[in-house]
Amino acid sequence: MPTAFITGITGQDGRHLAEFLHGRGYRVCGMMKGQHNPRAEMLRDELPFVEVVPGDLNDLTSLVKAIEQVQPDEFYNLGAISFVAMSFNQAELTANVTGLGVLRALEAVRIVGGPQNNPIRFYQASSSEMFGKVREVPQNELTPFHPRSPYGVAKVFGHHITVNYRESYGLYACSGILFNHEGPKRGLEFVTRKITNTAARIKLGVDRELVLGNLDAKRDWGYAGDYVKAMWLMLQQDQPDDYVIATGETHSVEEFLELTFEQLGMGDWRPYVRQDPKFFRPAEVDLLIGDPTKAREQLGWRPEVGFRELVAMMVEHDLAYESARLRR
Ligand code: F7E
Repeated sequence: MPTAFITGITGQDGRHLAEFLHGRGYRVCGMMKGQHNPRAEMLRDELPFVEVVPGDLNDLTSLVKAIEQVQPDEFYNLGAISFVAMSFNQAELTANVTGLGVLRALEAVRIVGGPQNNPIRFYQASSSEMFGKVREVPQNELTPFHPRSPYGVAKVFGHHITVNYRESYGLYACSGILFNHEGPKRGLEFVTRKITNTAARIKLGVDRELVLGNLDAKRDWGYAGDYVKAMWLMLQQDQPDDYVIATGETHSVEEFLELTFEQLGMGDWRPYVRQDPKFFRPAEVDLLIGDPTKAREQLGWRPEVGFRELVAMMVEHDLAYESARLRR
């Protein structure tokens, strides 16, 4: 039975990946920090098979101990301060966890190593935010980076240090440059889930308005459940490499809004939405659209859930979720 070790186990991607790997017969270990992590109970309820291992991306010794204990075949580094807006206020923390955390994880993998004939394979969760103020459209593995937030800058470091450890020490280390990926497990602070959840609450009479920032930003939104499969595929190849994972389609925040209100049968979204400068960012990423050709050709990966289906899945989930909360 192969063993996977996942940082960021309580996040959207960690939970999807744990489910996916469990389904493929893996023993799944997830790293969690702090002795009273408020998300521990949620994880136990949702994914009881996950073995929780203490550790912190800010603490190299804890990472070494965790890997020594788990002896993983595959290490998925999904842990990060992942909310771009927050990274402007907590830039140093973001640099430490999202950037230097990758170095610590790689160093721990290098130190512990794994058996000669089966060295630990490493996956780094890189991000389309590295492209930022885009230099070309669409973006592929060779597009230069121009990050627009402390989060994006930290991810650029994480990407380059992963490539560097591969080239310097021969580690099997891959960087997956994932474009935005969403779904019902997405945190409520991200724009897609904020829209579907608040719109569902308005429909049910719980909330009155939806307050947003920039509606013009365009993103390449896919389904998180599809994207974790790409992570796994990257670690099953003969050679480690870097891949863009995206749908190849882009849509604005406004289009996401429109479709959400349409699917809820609420008509025009405008009467319900107010814009507030506090949700605008000091520097914005205006347009992202990825070119997943390499992943399609080399990994045989392609997204299965389209934009309309994704919105419908999230709307349906949030309507049921908020209705159940009302009944409680
Ligand atoms: O913002 C605009 C906002 O926070 C999307 C993370 O997973 O994907 C994610 O980063 C867009 C931005 O995601 C609101 O200005 C408008 O242009 O959902 P988001 P993100 O920043 O694209 C990448 C790939 C990652 O790696 C990140 O970890 O929506 N927007 N109004 C808003 N955004 C938020 N959050 N809230 C608003 O009210």
